[in-house]
Amino acid sequence: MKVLDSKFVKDFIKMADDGYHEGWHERNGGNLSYRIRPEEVETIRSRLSDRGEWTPIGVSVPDLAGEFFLVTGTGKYFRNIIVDPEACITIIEIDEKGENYRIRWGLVEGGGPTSELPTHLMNHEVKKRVSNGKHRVIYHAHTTNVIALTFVLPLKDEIFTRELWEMATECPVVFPDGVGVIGWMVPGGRKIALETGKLMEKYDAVIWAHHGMFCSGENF
Ligand code: 2HA
Ligand code: ZN
Repeated sequence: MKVLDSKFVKDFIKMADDGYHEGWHERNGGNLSYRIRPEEVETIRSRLSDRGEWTPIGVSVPDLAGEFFLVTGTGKYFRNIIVDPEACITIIEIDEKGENYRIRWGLVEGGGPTSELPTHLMNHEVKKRVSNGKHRVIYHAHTTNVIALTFVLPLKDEIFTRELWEMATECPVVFPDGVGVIGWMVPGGRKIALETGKLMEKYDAVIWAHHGMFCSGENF
């Protein structure tokens, strides 16, 4: 099957475009990843290249060894994903130790996976374990109103959880475990990946103060 004809790829593109239309993806802001099911990999295997070089992830994710992910590319704009998906998104494979990745499809104009790959993969590893394999989607967006709140409220899990729960009746239903909050840190690396991963043990949504949010779920 053509990669772009797969349902999981179409759903990925739709969600990225929905996020863009929410106003959460200025320029190259935000990133999205999906842990591909083994049977989905088989339907597109003949379309995958094995010429990509193994590259260090920057964190160790042994419980994701051998898994395939569909992820957004670094420096690519969410605005352009629906227009030219093969240039903006990529399928990567994790090696048998969980320390390196290689590109198997996409990014036809060059580039690499999202700068937040360490956080995405740490979150996937935690969520795969605590959800018994059910969670497959990790999404990072620059959620404008929540970012504004991080300039106003004390940066504490229980304060943000209560404030958001009080704002809309759906909130306690959608995230009954609450939200985690981490103070400002340099994005794009190992340290923020480890901090976010710790909070993902407990929550499905984590706020990065003055930056955005990471969310985890079973599907798009
Ligand atoms: O530019 O959102 O956190 C992508 C990002 C980095
Ligand atoms: Zn960001």
